[in-house]
Amino acid sequence: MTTSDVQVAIIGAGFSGLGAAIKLKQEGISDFVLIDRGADFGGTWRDNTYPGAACDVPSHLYSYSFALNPTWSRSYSHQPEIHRYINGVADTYGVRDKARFHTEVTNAAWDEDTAQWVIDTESNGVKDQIRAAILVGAVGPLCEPNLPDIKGFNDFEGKIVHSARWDNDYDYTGKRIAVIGTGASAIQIVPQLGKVAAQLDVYQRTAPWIVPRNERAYLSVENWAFKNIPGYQAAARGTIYTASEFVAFGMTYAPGALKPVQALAKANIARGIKDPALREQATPKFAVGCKRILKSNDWYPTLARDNVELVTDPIAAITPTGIRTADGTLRDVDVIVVATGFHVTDSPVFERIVGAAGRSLAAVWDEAGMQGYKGSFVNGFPNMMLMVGPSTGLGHTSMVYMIESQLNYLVSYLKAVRAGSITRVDVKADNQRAYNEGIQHKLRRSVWTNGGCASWYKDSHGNITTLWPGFTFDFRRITRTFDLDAYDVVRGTPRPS
Ligand code: N01
Repeated sequence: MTTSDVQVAIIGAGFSGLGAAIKLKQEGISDFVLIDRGADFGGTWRDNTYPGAACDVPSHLYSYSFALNPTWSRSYSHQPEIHRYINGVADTYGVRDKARFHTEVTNAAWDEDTAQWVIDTESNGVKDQIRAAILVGAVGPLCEPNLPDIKGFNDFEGKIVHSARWDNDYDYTGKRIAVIGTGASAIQIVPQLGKVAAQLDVYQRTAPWIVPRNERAYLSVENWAFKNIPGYQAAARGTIYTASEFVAFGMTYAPGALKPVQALAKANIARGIKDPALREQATPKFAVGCKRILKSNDWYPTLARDNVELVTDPIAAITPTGIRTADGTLRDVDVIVVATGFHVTDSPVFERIVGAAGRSLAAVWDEAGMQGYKGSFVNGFPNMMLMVGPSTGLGHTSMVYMIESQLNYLVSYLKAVRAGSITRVDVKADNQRAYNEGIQHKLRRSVWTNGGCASWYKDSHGNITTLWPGFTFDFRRITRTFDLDAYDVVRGTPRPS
C-alpha cells in the first residue's frame, strides 16, 4: 500500500465533484485528487443508462454557467448527451489527469494529530491511502441504489435489474416484465419497455403527479442563435430559471399557487387514459408537489396499452417465477425491474466517513437527523465540505444552480483558509443547530410536510432534511462568502504526517 499527501481530495466525479476540481484549478491549487469508483466523469448521468433516461430540467438550465453549451440538441437533454457534455467540460478545463477512476473509497477518517483526512481506497484489489488536508464529499444523494425489502426478493430465478444499474446487453424484446415503482426513473423506463415487452406489469404503490413534457428538438436556427447572438442563451436560462422559481414559491410559501399545476396534471391523465377505472387508479391521492412533480407525455398512454397492466394491489412477495400481490394473484415474469430509488438519507457512504469523535456520519445523523450547515459542513467533521449535502435538494429546478452556489462557498472557504493560515475548520454546533431550526421552521408550512405523502425527502426522524425550502437565489446569497465566524478555527502549521 502506498500513501500520498494532497491538499484536497474530492470524492465523486459527477457535476459537483467535477465543478470542485475546476474551481480548485482556477484558484491555482494543483495539489488535489479526484476519486471515483466509475470509469469516467458523469456521476448519476454516467450510471443511469436505462432506456429513455433523460433530464426533466430544461437543457439550457441544466449546465454550468461557466460552460454553457449552445449545441444542446433538444429542449430536455437525454442521458448520453449530458454524459458527453460533462466529460467534454472535464477535458476543456484539463482536470482529467487529476481523476483516479475505478477507485472506491472504503474509509475516510479525520486524524486529529496531523489535521488531515486519511482516506483508504481500493482499486482492482489494490489498496492505497491518501492523506488530505481538506476532504470534499461530492458523491451525490442518488448514487446508492435502493433494493426493495420484499419477501422472497432473492428467490426470483429470472433477471432482476435496478434502474441505475441497467443491463444494456440484455434483450428485453418479447419478455414478460414487471416494473416496481412509479417514480421519476420508472416513468421514463415504462414507456420504452411497453413498446417491446410481451407483457408489462407496472406495480404502483403511490400514483405520481405527472405534467406534460414539452420536449422537442431544437431547430438549427435556434442553435445558431444560441451560439452566435450574444446573451441569447443567457436570456433563455434566465427565463427558465425565473419561471421555475415561481414553483418554488408555491411549494414553500403558498401551496394553493400549485393548483394550475394540478389542473395540468389532471388534464394529462384525462388525455392519456379513457377508461374511468384505470384513470382513477392512476390519479394521485396527495397534494401536487409533495413528491417530485414528474414530466411525461407517454406514461398514461402506455398504461392504457393492451400489453400493459397497472397493478395497484400491494406486493405480498416475490416468488421464484414472479410477483404475488396481497389478493393472492401471481403474475409470472422473466424480468423484474426495480425502479425503487436510492439510499438518500441512509447512504452506506455515510458509514465510511468518520469524524473527530471517532463516530461515523451515519451514526451522528442516525441520532440527530441528517443535518449540516449551509448544506456544506457538519459539526464534528473538520475540514470536510459536502457538495449537495443536507437541505440542498430541489424538486423544481436545476441542481446545477445549487452546486454552483456551493462552489462559490468552496472557493471562499479555500481563500479564507489560505489567508488565515487555518489548519482546522469545524462549524460551531450552535450555528448548525440554529441554521437547521430555521430550515425546519420554513418547512412546517410547506407542501412536502402538509401534502399527505411519504417520500425520500424525509429522514429516519420524519424530518425533511434533503430539500432546500424556498428560493434558490436565497441559497446563492448565503453561500456567496465563507462566514468564518460560524466556525471554530485553528491556525498554525500542521504537524507532518
Ligand atoms: O426513485 P423514487 P426514482 N414496493 O424514490 C417505489 C431523480 N431522477 O429513481 O412512491 C413497491 O422517486 C416508490 O413507491 P412510493 C429525481 O430527483 C431524476 O424514480 O414510495 N414500490 C416509488 O414509486 C428523483 O426524485 C430524473 O410509494 C416501492 C419508486 O419505487 C430521484 O432521482 C430521472 C418499494 C421509487 O421512486 C429518484 O427517482 C430519474 C417497494 N418496496 C431520477 N420501494 C429526471 O431528471 C420503493 N417503491 C427525469
